[in-house]
Amino acid sequence: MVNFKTSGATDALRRACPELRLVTEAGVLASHGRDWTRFREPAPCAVAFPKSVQQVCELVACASAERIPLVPSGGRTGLSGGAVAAHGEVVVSFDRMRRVLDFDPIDRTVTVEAGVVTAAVQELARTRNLYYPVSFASEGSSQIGGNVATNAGGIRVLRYGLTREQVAGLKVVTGRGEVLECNRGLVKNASGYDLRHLFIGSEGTLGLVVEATLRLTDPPLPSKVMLLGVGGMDALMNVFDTLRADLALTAFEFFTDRALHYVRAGLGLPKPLDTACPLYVIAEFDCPTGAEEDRAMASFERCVQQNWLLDGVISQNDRQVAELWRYREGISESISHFPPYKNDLSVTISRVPEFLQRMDELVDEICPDFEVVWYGHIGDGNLHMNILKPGAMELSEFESRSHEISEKTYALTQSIGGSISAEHGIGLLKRPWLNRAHSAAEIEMMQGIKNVFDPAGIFNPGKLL
Ligand code: 2HG
Ligand code: ZN
Repeated sequence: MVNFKTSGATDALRRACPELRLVTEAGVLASHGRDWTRFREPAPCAVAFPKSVQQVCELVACASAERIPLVPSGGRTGLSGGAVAAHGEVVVSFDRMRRVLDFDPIDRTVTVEAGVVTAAVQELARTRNLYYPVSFASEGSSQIGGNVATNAGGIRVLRYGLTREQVAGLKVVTGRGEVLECNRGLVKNASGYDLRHLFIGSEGTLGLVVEATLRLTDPPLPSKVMLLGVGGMDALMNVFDTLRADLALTAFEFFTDRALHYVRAGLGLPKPLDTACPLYVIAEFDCPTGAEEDRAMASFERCVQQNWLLDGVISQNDRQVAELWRYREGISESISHFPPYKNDLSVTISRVPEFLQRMDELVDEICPDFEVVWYGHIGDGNLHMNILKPGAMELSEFESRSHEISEKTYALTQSIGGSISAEHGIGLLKRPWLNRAHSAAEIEMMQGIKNVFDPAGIFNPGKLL
């Protein structure tokens, strides 16, 4: 950070942007200088709260000229340290940019400022008898700008895709002070490079997303959820294959018995099934009539006869749908106090069983003393591996042990063509291993792209690249 201006940054910004709200109060620095990760202490020098695109432009112009590092910040629910400011940076919060700017029923799009909360977009869609399908546990506080910056995924990617699939347009302030209006809500636009897609998943390293135009879709059909008990990974993949062929799945998630133990303890939930099983599945599917339910039951029976399924329950009403989802959606929160060291891995769906088996062998070999909790979006190949910190171990020792595990985990992931981050991003915490996700040539090109959009290197330095 030697080339960056951190001392005097606040004065420079106050002079250049007198209207900008700039806060240096300790509590705000602590709350806005971090995300949900707990491996770095927050230490920003100030938090800026712009309230318009114009103010963002002024802020960026000053930061570029003065080389002030900026950390874009949304709902701060990230899990890779992408929004952590630990080196005297200025955090740019979008908390005051929460306006809904436009809704178009013909285009079926909504245009919002970056600070609008994900759940607010879902609710807006619902009131218009439409649907915003990106959904995950932190949707009540995560913001659209952050969703775009990380290409947020969640539980219904299987049916609807990631945030990328929903973005019809983006307004972005680049490090050169330009305001780009990418794609402008168009469905078809074959006019060369689609810069919108560079910003999606760029983790705040190329520019500041200030507005997004999002596609809305038909409201979902009534659905039901099955919670299923499975004997092993091969059986689980057979169940997936069977249910996918027989039903219109909207989600197919898994968790282990250890994950169940923690979510039950954390949320005070009863045993979901009579039979104790090593693996559990949450399968959600369209179920508008009794015919789909009959098909689900027949499918379930066939899986039981094949010994792929050991037990299961099916929801009978919307309250039970929500109750069953808690077994999956509550896991992350129920282990957060350890804290866990998170790995967010993906492989092609067909290689999930092989990957998990090799990972089990690796864990037995390199960290038999750690508890590892697995869960995730198995229907799209995304597995969350959470290593729990033993109570007596210092955080720093735990982190360095976890790094050794990461080395080997990522080598294995790379060897079978997977990714070291499926949906949480590289951020600060996974940056040392970017070369396990991309070749040297790719990283060089990514750096070149960064230099074009952010020549002064002020956006989220030390993250991703
Ligand atoms: C989830 O799928 C979230 O629940 C969090 O992506 C994953 O806690 C995690 O590792
Ligand atoms: Zn996830």
